Amino acid sequence: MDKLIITAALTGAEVTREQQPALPLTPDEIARAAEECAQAGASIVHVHARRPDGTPTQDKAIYAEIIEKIRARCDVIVQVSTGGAVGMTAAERLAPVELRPEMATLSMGSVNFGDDVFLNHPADMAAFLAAMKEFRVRPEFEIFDAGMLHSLQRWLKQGVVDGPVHVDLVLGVPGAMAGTPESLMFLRSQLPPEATWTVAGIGAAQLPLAAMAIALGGHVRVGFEDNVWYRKGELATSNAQLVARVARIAGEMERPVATPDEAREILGIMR
Ligand code: KMH
Ligand code: ZN
Repeated sequence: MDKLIITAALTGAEVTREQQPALPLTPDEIARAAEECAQAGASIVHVHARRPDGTPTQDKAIYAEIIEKIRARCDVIVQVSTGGAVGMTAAERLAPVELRPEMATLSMGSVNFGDDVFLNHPADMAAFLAAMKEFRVRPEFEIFDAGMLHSLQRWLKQGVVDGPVHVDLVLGVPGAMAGTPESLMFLRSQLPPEATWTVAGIGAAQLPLAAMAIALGGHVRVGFEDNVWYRKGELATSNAQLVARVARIAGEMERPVATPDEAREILGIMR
């Protein structure tokens, strides 16, 4: 089994300071959170940018500042979001890819997202993939529903994408696949050959799905984007607190945590 890659999804586009007082919003806060998470065992940070007023943005300059500040503090793989926030245009969402980060997300289809719709037109998905090829950015394919995994299988069959792919199984978004062990086992059974996978459980699903992924040879994403709680009724104090718990569980389960360089090797990322 490969060493465990922990991704810290630090900020997201939807969570507010009212919901999570320790949410990192500014480039300095995001960089500090990234460093704390790297020290706690994360080898990837999934990054969303916010404007000074806290609203989500895909502004390239803000992403550039975040990446620069993270790099000044620690070695960790920076994965920018191309999901952005519901309602953004595809061009807007794609902007941070031009900064040539090591990784970026690529959502494999459209899905209801709470009271909204997260739209991913096939033509936009193809444009995102082309840009990631052009700027040599390793995609993490975001899978919210079973059909999205089948779309990825089609891309592989058509030769649009070369394997092995890396996927993130996002489970528990209201409107998408439930955050249950059964969902995870089903999606895992549908993975393309040699795919690496991580699981992002939303809310209360974060911890049990993380434990399952550790046991099954997958990887784990935690952080405020997906879950603001440490346990029922108790908010987490930082993203790093959530990372540290996963690292501790993995240690007890004899699954060592990957360094950023080991994660690059597992994911086939060339520096
Ligand atoms: N904010 C969601 C609508 C991603 O980062 O790639 C989409 C999202 C996915 O967060
Ligand atoms: Zn995201």
